Amino acid sequence: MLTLYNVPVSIYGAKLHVLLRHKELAFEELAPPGGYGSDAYKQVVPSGNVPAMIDGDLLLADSEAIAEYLEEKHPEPAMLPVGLAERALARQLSRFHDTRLEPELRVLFPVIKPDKRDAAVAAKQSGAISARLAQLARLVTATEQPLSIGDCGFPVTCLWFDALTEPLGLDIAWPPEVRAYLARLAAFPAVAAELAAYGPVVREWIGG
Ligand SMILES: N[C@@H](CCC(=O)N[C@@H](CS)C(=O)NCC(=O)O)C(=O)O
Repeated sequence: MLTLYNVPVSIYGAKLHVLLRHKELAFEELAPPGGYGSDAYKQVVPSGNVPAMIDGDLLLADSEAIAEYLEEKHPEPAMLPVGLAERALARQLSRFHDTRLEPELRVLFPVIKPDKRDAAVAAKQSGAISARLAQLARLVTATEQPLSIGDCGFPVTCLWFDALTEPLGLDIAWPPEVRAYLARLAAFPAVAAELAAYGPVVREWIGG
């Protein structure tokens, strides 16, 4: 069975769960010893980040590297398209999530706790997130197609945006194309199940 190092609130852990659920791969989860980023955990996973995966003798960190490994090891159901260009576009979408959209969410983490809220940061990030979502609207489609590796991060990060909107007073411009894309993804049982499990964890973390 696969083993993951993860923490329940991890965005990239939830992103990986979507793939694991869609491929119906069994896994167990361990908390990183000492917490992620700790010296104790870095003795195991040099980069100190979660999620990381153990599969037999293989230890692998980074959700994208893990996703591509699992796609190659367990090719059914396929989560990369067949065509060369289409596969490259799915990878482009993944990278857009990891390097463009999610980092704009991360900027908000220091101002989530009630005593740290900052209207100026919320206003600036509302603009930055809206700009990224406008870019995303040009990359995605609501047309029915299989769930791909490139899709897995967006339902998770957008759940955070929705959960933070009221408490932080965010003013995000949601392109209808992105809402339609997210609705298409939410119809996949793997996405629906992960959002149902992860949403309460996120809301409790924000509230707490
Ligand atoms: N690109 C990495 C990002 C993972 C990441 O940033 N994880 C966070 C928790 S959500 C983490 O481990 N932060 C601690 C650190 O990087 O030291 C991935 O896709 O797995």
